[in-house]
Amino acid sequence: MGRFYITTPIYYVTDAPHVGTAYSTINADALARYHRMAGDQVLFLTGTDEHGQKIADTAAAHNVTPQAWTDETSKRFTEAWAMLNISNDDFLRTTEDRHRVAVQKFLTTIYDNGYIYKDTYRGPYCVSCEDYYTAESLDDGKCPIHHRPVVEMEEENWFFRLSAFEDRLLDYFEKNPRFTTPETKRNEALAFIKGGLNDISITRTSISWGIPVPWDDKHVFYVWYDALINYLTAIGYGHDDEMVAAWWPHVNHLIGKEIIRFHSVWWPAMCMAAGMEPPAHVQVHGWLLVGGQKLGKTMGSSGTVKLTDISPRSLVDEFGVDAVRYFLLRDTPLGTDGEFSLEALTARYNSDLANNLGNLVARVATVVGSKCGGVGPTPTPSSELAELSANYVSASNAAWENFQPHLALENAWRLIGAANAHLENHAPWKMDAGPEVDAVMGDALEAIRIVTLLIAPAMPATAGEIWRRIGLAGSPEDVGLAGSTWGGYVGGHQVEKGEPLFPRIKSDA
Ligand code: ME8
Repeated sequence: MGRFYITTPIYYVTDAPHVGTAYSTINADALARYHRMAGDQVLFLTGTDEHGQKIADTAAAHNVTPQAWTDETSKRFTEAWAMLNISNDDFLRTTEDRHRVAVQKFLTTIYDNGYIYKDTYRGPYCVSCEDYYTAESLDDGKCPIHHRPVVEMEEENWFFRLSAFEDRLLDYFEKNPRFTTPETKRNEALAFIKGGLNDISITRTSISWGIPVPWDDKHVFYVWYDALINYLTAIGYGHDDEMVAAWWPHVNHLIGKEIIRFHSVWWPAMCMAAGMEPPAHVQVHGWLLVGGQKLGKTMGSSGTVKLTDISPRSLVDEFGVDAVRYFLLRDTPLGTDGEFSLEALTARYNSDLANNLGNLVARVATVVGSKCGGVGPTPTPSSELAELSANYVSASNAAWENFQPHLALENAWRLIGAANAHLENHAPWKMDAGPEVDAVMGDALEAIRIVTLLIAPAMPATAGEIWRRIGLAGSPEDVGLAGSTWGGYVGGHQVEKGEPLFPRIKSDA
């Protein structure tokens, strides 16, 4: 039995959960569910990133403490993920005490190892932004956001010696070709390193809403520096060495493409500086776009589509949880950008879910009702369908192992297509009741049973419901993927017709 540790980015609480953050979280969830069904021990972590000046200001504007404010806003994430049937094992908030302890310990180790030093930071500073700019990023010498004059500021900061890690990082990339996937994103990270690394300022004195620097109490850590360490906090860094040793070698960071530099350059260097192995794997995904624009905080109200118009809740209300999960997993492969539209969601819902999957289940139950007395017959030991099933099962498993949920589902749908073709070819509804019809329907039921195992990571509720309708006890998760070899459906179960699983939606919906 292997181990599989999967993480999502920890999301800023300044935004409500939206389809983009749901995309990351649902992909991580499906991967976690697949690995549990494959018999691995799984740890699935998500959470919220709660420090920084913006939070402190927003809280002050609402007359509450930053802690009270983040208590409220982080709840939006736990609620959204519960609604989307996310099976995370842990939810980490960076304001928790366990995180402060781990961050201070980790960074003190780097400091003791000689990779953190004090220097003066000098540069154009916008007081309204509370942030430095580079000379090039100024707009005619003024702040590009506030269009006000900047001041030349000088601040003593603590710096991380990132420049010392260029060769070691290149070496790590070389020896671990799958450290960052897909290949295009790995090349991006490599190009960044080869372009030369500067040391980075990792503390702030202008901010107080952050984790205090243990050796200099006038400073707090810069928010990215505290955030990355969450992946170690959750496995007991600093107090449970056994847990760290058990899980850290198996970590997979699922992240969006805009934060590659942090995860594939800074983070492995920080780990090296702290005497740890770098993370084993960073899986990068692209962005969901609406009309070609990133769906996220930067669009704000100036974008053509308001995020609130496509909140996970509004989609779930209209299409159901599993249809939303299915669409996000199936339509945009991990690593490429995808266009999000209600038209595409509706089209996939109608073709893949209502027509292919929904019809298969309904039609099998109908024929079993009319020709087999409502009781599912036993499948035949070998048939063309059995052979196809074995192929699609192994292709689906391989795709999950390769972080390709879209391809895993494509293979599940190939099996659904083959089962529908099997019915078309034999036309059991035209046959008289008897052994011939029993053989056709036993095979169809067995294909459905295997389909439910293949779709369970993506659509757990639907898989459970189909499982129940074909008369099986327990759940697909109980059986796991070990049960996906042909012949597991022992006949004699009552098969229930039930309501349509996915009633067709009019395409102008
Ligand atoms: O960056 N399409 O948090 P964040 C796909 N706190 N994914 C999207 C997306 C879109 N349009 N918009 C957001 C942060 N995401 C930091 C992370 S980790 C130590 C700290 C997803 O709230 C995607 O996974 O801005 C992206 O990387 C993440 O949300 C950023 O979330």
